[in-house]
Amino acid sequence: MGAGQSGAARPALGDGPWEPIAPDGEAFRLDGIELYEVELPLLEPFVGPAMKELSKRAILVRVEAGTTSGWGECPVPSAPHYSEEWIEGAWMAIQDFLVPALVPEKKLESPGEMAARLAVVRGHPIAKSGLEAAVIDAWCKRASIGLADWLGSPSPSVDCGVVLGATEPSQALRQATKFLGQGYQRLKVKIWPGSGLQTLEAIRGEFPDAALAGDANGSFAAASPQELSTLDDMGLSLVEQPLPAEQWLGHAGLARRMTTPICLDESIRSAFDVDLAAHLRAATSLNLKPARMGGIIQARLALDLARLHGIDAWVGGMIETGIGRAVSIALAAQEGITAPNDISASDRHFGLDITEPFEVDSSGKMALPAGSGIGTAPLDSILAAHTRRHKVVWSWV
Ligand code: OSB
Ligand code: MG
Repeated sequence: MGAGQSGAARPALGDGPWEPIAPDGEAFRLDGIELYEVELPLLEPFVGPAMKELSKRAILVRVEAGTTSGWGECPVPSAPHYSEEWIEGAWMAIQDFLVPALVPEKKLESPGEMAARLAVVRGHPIAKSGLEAAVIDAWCKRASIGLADWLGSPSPSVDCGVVLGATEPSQALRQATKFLGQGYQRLKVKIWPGSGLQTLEAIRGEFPDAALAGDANGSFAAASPQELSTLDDMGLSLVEQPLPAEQWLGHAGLARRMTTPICLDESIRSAFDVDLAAHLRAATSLNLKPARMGGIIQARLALDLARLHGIDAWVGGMIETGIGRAVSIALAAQEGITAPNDISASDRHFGLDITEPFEVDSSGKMALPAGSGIGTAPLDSILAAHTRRHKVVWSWV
């Protein structure tokens, strides 16, 4: 029996609770779209097999719509090492193609219509996600509803895990001790052939009961059978994206051979890939990131499909500022999330976040922000101090 043929009602785009909530019966007018490239210092460098971020650069999108405005973040890495996208390319994709695709006419009947307009541009999901988030933030604000409520029936807080930025064992152990003391419910370590296994062993030795995960960002294609079996013997909660994104059959093979749950990150580019993962039995856990899937609506559909297929799902991170983090939290609060998320407090990465800081309590939970839309916005003084470039890319008047 193929995926999705189980007889249960199959969710689809547009089935969401979002469509009936028209703000006031009038179509939504977009009056202006602005981009800000921000750069925030990171407290510590973030190093993985596919990345080395010394500071956090991101594109923030601001839309104006009548008397409301909205914010979204493209948490796009500085180099195309995670996926094809990088900051300069994302800026150009938004300015030259996505904004013109979104605003040929002024009216938008619903946020769901936006994805259809943006689909004329192939790919560029991280660029699309920030634009979509800004429009949805404004849309929800006009309807005076919080994003998490607009998406469904959220729980009031989300379970938080954290990704270590260090792979050198003693440094990673220091970070692990600190984060577990702060209440984080799961630790994730970046691994690649020849790196990270000793770190995992050191943390496992010190914290035998901690939930621990390894994220290979596709680098384990070259791993030896010995490394794979060592990895499989460490009682990990999951091993994330061992092979490159397109190696579906390879992941299905690993899932058969290994006892550790295989989780997919880079492979899941849209909700259709959730069906594929289920059909091929290539994963039993999914890292869902709104940015990687082109936005929160696609990510919400992916979550519904994961639930339909009985696959674990949780929300991953892209070192978001508070703007992107607010979107991740709204998704992580939905039904179907079955494991701790890579959603850490603002002070995990930043001395000063762009928004009011998000905090994690001593049991590793983060409360949903109150208020309508994403529930937060950039603080003017911090935005001004950390903006590298600003451009009004479209204005109706
Ligand atoms: O693979 O999960 C990943 C950051 C950028 C790109 C890919 C990944 C990550 C992280 C960051 O692991 C986790 C965080 O936001 O703290
Ligand atoms: Mg990952």
